[in-house]
Amino acid sequence: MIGLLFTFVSDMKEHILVIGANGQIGGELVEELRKIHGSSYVIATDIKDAGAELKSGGPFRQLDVLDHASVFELIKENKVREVYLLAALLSATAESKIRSAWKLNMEGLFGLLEMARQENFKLFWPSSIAVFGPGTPRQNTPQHTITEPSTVYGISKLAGERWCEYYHKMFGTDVRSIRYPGLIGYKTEPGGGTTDYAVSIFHNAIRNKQYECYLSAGTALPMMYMPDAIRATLELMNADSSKLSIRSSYNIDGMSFTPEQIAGEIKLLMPDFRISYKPDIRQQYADSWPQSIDGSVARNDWGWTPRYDIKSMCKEMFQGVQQLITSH
Ligand code: AKB
Repeated sequence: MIGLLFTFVSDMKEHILVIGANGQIGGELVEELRKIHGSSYVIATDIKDAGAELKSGGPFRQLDVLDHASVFELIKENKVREVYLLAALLSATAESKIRSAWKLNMEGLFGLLEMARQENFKLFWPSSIAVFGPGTPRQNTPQHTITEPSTVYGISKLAGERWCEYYHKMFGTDVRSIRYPGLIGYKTEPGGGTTDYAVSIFHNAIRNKQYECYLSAGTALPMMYMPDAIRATLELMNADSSKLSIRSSYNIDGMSFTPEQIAGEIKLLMPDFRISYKPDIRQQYADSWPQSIDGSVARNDWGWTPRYDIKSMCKEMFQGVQQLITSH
């Protein structure tokens, strides 16, 4: 039935499926995958209806990841060979909806791992720096260290990592994962995360020349600009399977900064920008996470190297958000 929706693209070439395509990573990933593989071969899905751009750019299907039967039907009928499972509740939202966060983050992954085992497709699933906890060394946090998360989101990501490794070891499932740091981009808005301030700060600076930050001035967190995050994802998915020593989830290093430091960079671009601080509950989550990440295992296994630092990211973000706001 669902396959009928895609009959216009259902020739012999296999498809790529992105679940959670409306989200911060999903939007940019679909755009990039469509450039690489051709728009008709990348099927975007999300529980919510998509905007005009995503829908006109290629096949889109409104679909709940927890409806495993429909997802499986879509995968089989379209000869899907690669799935990016991005549907999840992030740290701040997960704390206010603990049961539904667990259900979505866990059952979504579990369903797709089972389907990957049966249909033999390659699966990408995002983990997070939230798998670390208050007992983890916070500077240059190693790949293998204490992982005792204190947030629901972190607990679900850690459990997910263990399941990914289990499916790979027991059934040979080709599942690959990255522990994303805070992600910064202007094309799609983030939602429900603790690190989202690093995106909101640009929108508020350009609209109002001021920003009230919900984290304290000196809260350092690992961060990454979206083009680096998308490139990391695709590089990992294209890496030679025999080179991958980690089947739970890879640490990757990007940049690390505090709200005070990013505000300083924005002030260089907008001298009358002002920041104030009013920490809320998200301060606790941030305080339990690393301040910087050691990505050396990813560097050795599949050649990971970040390209953006705080300066180059801020310059592009500022211009990107400015264009976005003036064009609306
Ligand atoms: C969040 O803040 O919840 C996410 C994350 C660190 O995974 N950006």
